[in-house]
Amino acid sequence: MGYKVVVAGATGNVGREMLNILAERQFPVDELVALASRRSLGTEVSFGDKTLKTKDLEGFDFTGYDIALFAIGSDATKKYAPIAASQGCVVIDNSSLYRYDPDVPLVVPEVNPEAVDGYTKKNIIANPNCSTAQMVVALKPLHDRARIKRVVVSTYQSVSGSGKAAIDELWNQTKGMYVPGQEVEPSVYPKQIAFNVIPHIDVFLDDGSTKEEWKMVAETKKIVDKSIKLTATCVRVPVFVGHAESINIEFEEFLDEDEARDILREAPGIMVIDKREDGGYITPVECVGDFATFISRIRQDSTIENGLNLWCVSDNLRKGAALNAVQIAETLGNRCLKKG
Ligand code: 2RA
Repeated sequence: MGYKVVVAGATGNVGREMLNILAERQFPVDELVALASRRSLGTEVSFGDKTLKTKDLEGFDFTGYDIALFAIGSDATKKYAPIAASQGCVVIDNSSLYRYDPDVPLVVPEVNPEAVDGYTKKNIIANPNCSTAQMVVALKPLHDRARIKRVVVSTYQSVSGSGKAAIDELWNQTKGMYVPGQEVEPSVYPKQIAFNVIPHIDVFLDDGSTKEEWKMVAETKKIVDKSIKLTATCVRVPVFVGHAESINIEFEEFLDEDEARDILREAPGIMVIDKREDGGYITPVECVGDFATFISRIRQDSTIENGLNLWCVSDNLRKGAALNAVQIAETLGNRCLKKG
């Protein structure tokens, strides 16, 4: 006995990963429907060794389906999530639309699995922003040991976070630097991304931060602890897949780097690669396709009392989106949603 599952946005980067991960983790599926927008209708997508033809999201009846994984962006989610939820299907949404709604759980299963129990208020559960998800997996076990006061994080986010067009732009701009006459002007981003970094993700806010940076603050408070003070600088870098983060943490009490390393080694969802030698650390190209949140460069920050630095890398399409969504479905099934 399994679940009747829908993946909405099945032809996008995240939607395809959702299908891959449902199959890889052998999520108990009795029936799976792949939905797409009208322009992608009929596109074939893989689900394990099966090939599914996408059906139209418009007008789809979610009645009788248990779980719907949504990767369709906030605008489409605003239209279709209430429909699915009202027809009795639990929506696990990857967009930012419901993340800050007090009646919608925002869940990273390694951090706050119990939060899924609150899904019944709106029949919706929100997936966090990719840059938040990998970070809180690392923060939570350390916070449990030595209570975090403040976090300063700088992110190095890959272009796949912006979608397929951004991946194409990086590829074509890079080629254009070598092939005379094939220069590619910036279009997805305000400036050239090839061989460059852009300190701007999402829109600017009145205080000079960006919405991506605000998301990391708001979501960390909702998922881990509202007392944690956090400041972020989110940067786009010329990497195809894999977000990296430099994280500086100030604790209420001293936490030795060796103890921190041992705690992280034992923590769920984390792989520590941390040797003080050439190559003794993780880089984004090595995380692609993996489920883990990788941690390296764990070291004391002696410039403040109770300070620690670390380097955090994860596949933003997996832990940052599709994997976390599937893990929420697994947690929902284990805790409260009976099969069939
Ligand atoms: C990005 N976190 O990286 C945002 C959305 N995926 O663009």
